[in-house]
Amino acid sequence: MVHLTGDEKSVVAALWSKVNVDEVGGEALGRLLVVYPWTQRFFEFFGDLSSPAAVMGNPKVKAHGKKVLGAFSDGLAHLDNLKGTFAQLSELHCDKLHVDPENFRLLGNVLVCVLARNFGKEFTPQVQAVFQKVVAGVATAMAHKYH
Ligand code: HEG
Repeated sequence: MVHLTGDEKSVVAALWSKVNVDEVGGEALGRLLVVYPWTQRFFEFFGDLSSPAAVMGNPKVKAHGKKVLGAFSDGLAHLDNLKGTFAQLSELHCDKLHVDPENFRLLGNVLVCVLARNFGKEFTPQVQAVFQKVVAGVATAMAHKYH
């Protein structure tokens, strides 16, 4: 569970209101596939993933990244109940998709890198600290229904 103070919640809301969820989602998923190439095995049906440029330009990567970050974004509205919010998705990733939950942590950290790149100076250590908590909380919630 993440425990965020009121101030920390405001930091999340303020930054997230400026995030282009559709674009950032594609960038984060694309970078996950480039940086940790073994994660590509879940997405073999996406077509050309043969180079970093192919991955980053792949329309299916962009579309799926948008979907994933959309769900992530919904979770930010329920920071006090991440486990409940992600319960169904956790079950789906465990039972049907067989995604190793370690990948949720990797994706969270890649997302932090993407935010740092996109926001530059605005992504202060304080903002990073709050986001690291949030991505850890989401990863834990996504892993919660694994058995
Ligand atoms: Mg997952 C499908 C969300 C990490 C692999 N993921 C989905 C879907 C959502 C989602 C909303 C669509 C579900 C549906 O169709 O009902 N994913 C989601 C979140 C996170 C995450 C919120 C982490 C925060 N997913 C993730 C990771 C991998 C992965 C790390 C693999 C490395 N997701 C995956 C695959 C599918 C989904 C293979 C099915 C894709 C498809 O069939 O089109």
